[in-house]
Amino acid sequence: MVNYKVADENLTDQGKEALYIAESKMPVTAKVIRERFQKKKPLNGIIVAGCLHITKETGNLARTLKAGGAEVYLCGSNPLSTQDDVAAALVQEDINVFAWHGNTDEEFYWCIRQCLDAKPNILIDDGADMIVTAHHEYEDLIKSGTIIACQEETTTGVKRFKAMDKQGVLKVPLFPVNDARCKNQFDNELGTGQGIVSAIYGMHVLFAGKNVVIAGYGHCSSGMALRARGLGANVIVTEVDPIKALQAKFAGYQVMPIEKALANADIILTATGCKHVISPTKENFNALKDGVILGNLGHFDIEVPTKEIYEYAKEIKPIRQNVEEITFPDGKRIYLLAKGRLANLVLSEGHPAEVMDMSFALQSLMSEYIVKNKEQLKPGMVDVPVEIDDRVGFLKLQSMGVEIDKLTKEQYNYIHGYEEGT
Ligand code: RBV
Repeated sequence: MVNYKVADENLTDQGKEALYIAESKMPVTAKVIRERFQKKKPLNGIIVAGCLHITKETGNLARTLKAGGAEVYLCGSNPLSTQDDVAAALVQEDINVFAWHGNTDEEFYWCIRQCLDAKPNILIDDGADMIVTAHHEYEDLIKSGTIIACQEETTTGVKRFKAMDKQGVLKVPLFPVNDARCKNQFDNELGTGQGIVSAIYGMHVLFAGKNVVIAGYGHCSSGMALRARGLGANVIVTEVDPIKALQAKFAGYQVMPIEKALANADIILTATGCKHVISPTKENFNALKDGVILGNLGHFDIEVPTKEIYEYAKEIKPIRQNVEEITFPDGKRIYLLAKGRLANLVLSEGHPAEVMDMSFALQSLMSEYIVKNKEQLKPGMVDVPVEIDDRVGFLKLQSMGVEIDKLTKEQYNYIHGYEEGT
């Protein structure tokens, strides 16, 4: 029997169409791996719980895990990113889904608990909320070894687990899938980079000629800076890391402290993983230009000081779905995208299926790896094995019909040796 709570079961047909479109763009996850999983059933008897954005791409990951024999439970990793049609369609395929667009904080955690109540063996998280909840409220699942291991999809989640590991409170083997090359060099750079489109989609603005401030120059934000420049914007990067700041400078961007950049900014987009990138002071709010667009593409809604902006506002007027015109006491208007939550997920439908194909291929292969190696796994952070990362890269190239060279034995020995010199 399938367990679920979704917004509207009548949206199934629409959800099926969305899943179908994504499937054709995910040849590694939804074809190569799924077909092998279907035959070999490497996840037989395993319950997988995913706290992920409920999108057509995640739906295809769930289908692949199910094809491998797993029973799959899903809840959303962000209250505004759930695609209700996809959620409804997945229920029809016997995937247990607890997610609906716009759930409250209380409902959000209720959904997580529904998944944990199923006593899952593998947790796939996006932002760490489910695994942290398991540590706080479901100790039994950890102590009894019911949870074999966990996988984390995003930078913010990995950061939280690193902090737990450092303090010695991480009690499960944790694979930071985000840090695999096939994930962060593609999903983060290209997916978040293309997320610039969500700012356009939200406000119908022309980037050309605008001063666009990009906060951060990590994998996500450097992708955004590149796309904004490609659209003709004058891009200003803000950073706290000297090396990343240098990279931005040498890539040809202006680099300056955010407080200096605010007054001339037409669009400000954040993806730093930190909080209060614009610190919530009256001076900073007053410095903003009339009409400025504020958007965040990082995991949590505190990069842009959303709560404080709402408190400071004289008027908050929704002008389209998930875009608000906020009038400050001095009469100035600013435009806040997606209530400060991941605009790349909320305003468009998340990162494109073609790039999620690699991230979710890694998640699928890692679930298989965990089952195969369960006797050897120990609590703490463990890198995704290089062979799995390479395998996904190879399969993706193959799916695109791209061939590459192979090292000869002589070349292999040369680059792994030190004898041969001048
Ligand atoms: N992300 N998922 C999607 N289409 O399902 N789009 C983006 C999707 C993930 C991405 O991997 C990123 O690390 C995370 O969302 C941020 O929460």
